[in-house]
Amino acid sequence: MKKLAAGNWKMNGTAAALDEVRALIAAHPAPGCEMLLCPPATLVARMAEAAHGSALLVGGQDCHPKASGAHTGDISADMLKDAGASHVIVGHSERRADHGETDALVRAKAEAAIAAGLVAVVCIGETEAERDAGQTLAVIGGQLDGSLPAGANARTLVVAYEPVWAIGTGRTPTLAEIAEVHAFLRDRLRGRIGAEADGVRLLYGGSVKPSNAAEIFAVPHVDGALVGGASLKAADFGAIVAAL
Ligand code: G2H
Repeated sequence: MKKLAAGNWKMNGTAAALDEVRALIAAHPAPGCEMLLCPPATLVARMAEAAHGSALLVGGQDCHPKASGAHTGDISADMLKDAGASHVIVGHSERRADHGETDALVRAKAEAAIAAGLVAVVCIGETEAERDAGQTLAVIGGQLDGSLPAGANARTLVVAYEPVWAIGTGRTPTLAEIAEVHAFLRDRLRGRIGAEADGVRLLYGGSVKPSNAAEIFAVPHVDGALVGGASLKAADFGAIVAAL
């Protein structure tokens, strides 16, 4: 399976930031992994235009579970697809926290994404209190079960494990902790979708940067990364792409 370096720009970037995208594309014309950037919705179409004909894939950061209708301010998976996206992140912990998104809603969004022909990047992860209480595997197992879309297979689903306490903090779990969670997730997925689970990319996310990427990517069942802050600059994200 090809590994995946996915960047999540979160609420960052205006048209000027497309210079970073052009620099990334120029520096990595044929990366050894899949390379994906998920900018704010306002930039998806322009980034897709800038990426046209290159190895860079473009994705959204969220979508509505319905295809269209009276939902002011929301964006459907079909609209992202129409704008040139191939992927969409759903259930990021910031959306779960800021917008009260539940596993059931995340699952509905992932199913809408797959129905629109997008790859759903489903995010799960425990809080620091849950880890301290020894509940990590129970929490992420429950999130995976509750958020797993019908129709999930190796071509439609990516799962990103992002411990909430590691996001934007500079802190990361130990390599042994990442290994434990990723092996658990692979096993849990096998229980749900059988051998197809072996082709589903399991990303690690949370304070991935050029200096720790290589050691994290060497952990068994880590098939790439979901990168926030370090995806904003072509040099940093390019170094992570090169480490895969
Ligand atoms: C986790 C990650 C990207 P960062 O949210 O999804 O962000 O790399 O800044 O911790």
